[in-house]
Amino acid sequence: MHDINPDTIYANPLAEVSRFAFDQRVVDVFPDMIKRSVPGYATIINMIGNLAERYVQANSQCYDLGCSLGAATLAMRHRIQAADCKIIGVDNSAAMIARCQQVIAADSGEVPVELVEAQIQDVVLHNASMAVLNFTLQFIPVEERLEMLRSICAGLNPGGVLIISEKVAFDDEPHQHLMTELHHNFKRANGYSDLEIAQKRAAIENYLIPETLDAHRQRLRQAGFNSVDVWFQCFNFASLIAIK
Ligand code: GEK
Repeated sequence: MHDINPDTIYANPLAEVSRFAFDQRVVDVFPDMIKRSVPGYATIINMIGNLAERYVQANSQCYDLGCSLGAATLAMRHRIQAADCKIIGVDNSAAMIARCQQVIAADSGEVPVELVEAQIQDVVLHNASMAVLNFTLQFIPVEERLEMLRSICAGLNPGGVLIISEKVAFDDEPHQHLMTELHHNFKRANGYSDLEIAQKRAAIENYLIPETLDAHRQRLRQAGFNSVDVWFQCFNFASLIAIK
């Protein structure tokens, strides 16, 4: 329905780079931006569908928290095998939710989808068998992350799963440097200039806060999950599975 518009938001020098916001301008280029910026994004989306097939229970709900344009929602919608399920997509960007409504309406999947414009921190999960935080926790203030994960865990049924994908950091300084460089090479290979890379980096500084994989593992256990570990990683981008 919509063409894929190229992301040129940081292509020209800006006098001042303001904090990144998920506004209409970002919505218009989002599919191109995320594909060219996040190594493994397409694989992760595809595997969310794979995991939905395995974990989603009959008569239960699935939550896509920070759904943007609904890529993970659609991956679940097309692969859920269990009967009488519902998917709830949540995002606090009005522009994202509005475009996502159009994307869902144009999709032929049969599982009902409800989209909610809200802060993830305020959402209470009910009767959930699968929840997805696909590159969203990184935007939640660090001090709010544990309570939010506790609440997500409390809303999951036994055996339910949380998929959490994040940009991650490393304690080892040379390794951190190497992963950052390899990621920037990935972006360069996808057509971003050094100026675009530098300005985007300034825009997300102090907004996208990455943590180490150990910090994620420990906090997920503290939040009540039983089985926690990484299932995908490419450079400083990783995805974890946490099972209740
Ligand atoms: C995908 N999951 O394509 N409450 C609700 N939404 C939020 C909040 C919050 N507190 N903070 C940020 N967001 C998607 C990609 S993008 C990742 C997720 C990225 C929303 C924000 O509006 C945006 O849509 C999304 O989280 C993050 O699989 O752009 O790096």
